[in-house]
Amino acid sequence: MEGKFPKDFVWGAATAAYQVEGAFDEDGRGSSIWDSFCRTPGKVLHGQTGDVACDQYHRFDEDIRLMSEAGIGAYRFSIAWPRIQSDGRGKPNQKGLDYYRRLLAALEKAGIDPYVTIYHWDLPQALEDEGGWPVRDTAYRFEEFANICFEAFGPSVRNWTTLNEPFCSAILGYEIGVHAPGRKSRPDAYRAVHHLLLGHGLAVRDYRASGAKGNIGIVLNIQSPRPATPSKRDALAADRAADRDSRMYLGPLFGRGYPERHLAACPDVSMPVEKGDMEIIAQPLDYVGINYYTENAVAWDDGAPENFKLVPTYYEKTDMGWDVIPEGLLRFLRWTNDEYSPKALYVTENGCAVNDAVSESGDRVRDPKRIDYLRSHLASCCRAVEEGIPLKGYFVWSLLDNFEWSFGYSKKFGIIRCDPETGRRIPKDSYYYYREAIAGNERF
Ligand code: GCO
Repeated sequence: MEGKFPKDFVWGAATAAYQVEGAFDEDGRGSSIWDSFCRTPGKVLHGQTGDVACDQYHRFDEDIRLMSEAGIGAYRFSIAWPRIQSDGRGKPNQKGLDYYRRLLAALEKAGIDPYVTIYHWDLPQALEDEGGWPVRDTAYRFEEFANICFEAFGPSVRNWTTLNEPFCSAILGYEIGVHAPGRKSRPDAYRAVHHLLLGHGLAVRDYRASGAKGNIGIVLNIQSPRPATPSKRDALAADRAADRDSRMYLGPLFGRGYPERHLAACPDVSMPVEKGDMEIIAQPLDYVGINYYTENAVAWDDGAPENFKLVPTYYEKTDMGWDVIPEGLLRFLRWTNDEYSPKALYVTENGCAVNDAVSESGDRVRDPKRIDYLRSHLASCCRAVEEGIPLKGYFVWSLLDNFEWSFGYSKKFGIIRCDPETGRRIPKDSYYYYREAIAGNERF
């Protein structure tokens, strides 16, 4: 079987609600922090929003047909919290539930397995107005929302993800401020980390207690940065960076607590841990999902509080300015497996932004760079499987070009083009390439 994936390997495609759904004011959907952030001048390129996005809310039949025709067996999407609870608490909105029931029924009919993310960054604005993730009550609100999802969609969903990338929600949203809600306070950001993880733990605990039989896990965009040189000092620097970017999340999730070395370097921060929290957070997980796009190179820096800095490299870059490093994905899967031995791993996102052009005939999009990117990263996944790492599946990011957060529609990650004006879908060459890979016509 060398160079081939096992028969039961999961081949998927991923999206997130705010990035693709549109229909921002339909059927009782409330407002989220992303609706507000997009309307704040200067936050999102050209003032763009997810108001319409790919209009998947009305066009999911077409997207499901396209997935089906490519042999894609799993669709990873997220549930928009403000569609289910317009102000983040209380009784669910029937029309919101109906939408996801329709989507799930259509997926089932097509034989596509749903991988459902409960939270992909769209906190109801009403909860942000009460303090957002830095406030403990938000963890309980998330627990309530997760339980509504389990109950309403449980019969059709075998694979759940509590949170997508708590690092981004907390650090990009509350410390750096480049994501919603755009606040800039490190102490708040670290409180947010804890409450996100607490919300996750509460949801997993409830899911188990309900006796449900599915799998539940979390998706992280963690990093084990590469030392810039073979020197011992750079190796130590990279390990310090892994404290901040990875062990802050994997540590508590696997019952080892927050990395003290990192917290000691942040004297302004204190984790709002209450009695019993760390046990709640460390619920056994069925899998860890990894979103991998690039790998940073890290060097020792005497002047930095944690003695590391990111350094530029010679690697080819994508339109995001991110290095293309397929080996990094393999290194990272190994690192996670060696350090934590998760039951199972998925690559829940992988892909690249390329500014693809449509052919003159208007029906073809050539994206050879994306094909190269996918091929080389799939090869890393194949190596991982051959090495015995429990990698169970791969989800390309993304099914279609969509709203790329603060970059608006300027960064195109799709294997299907989605015209931002008309919503017209055109499968790109990479879509056909992915179809071949899924069919087993490639050796890696
Ligand atoms: C992510 C997000 C996606 C992004 C993608 C490309 O998990 O970071 O899930 O929403 O669009 O990563 O930046």
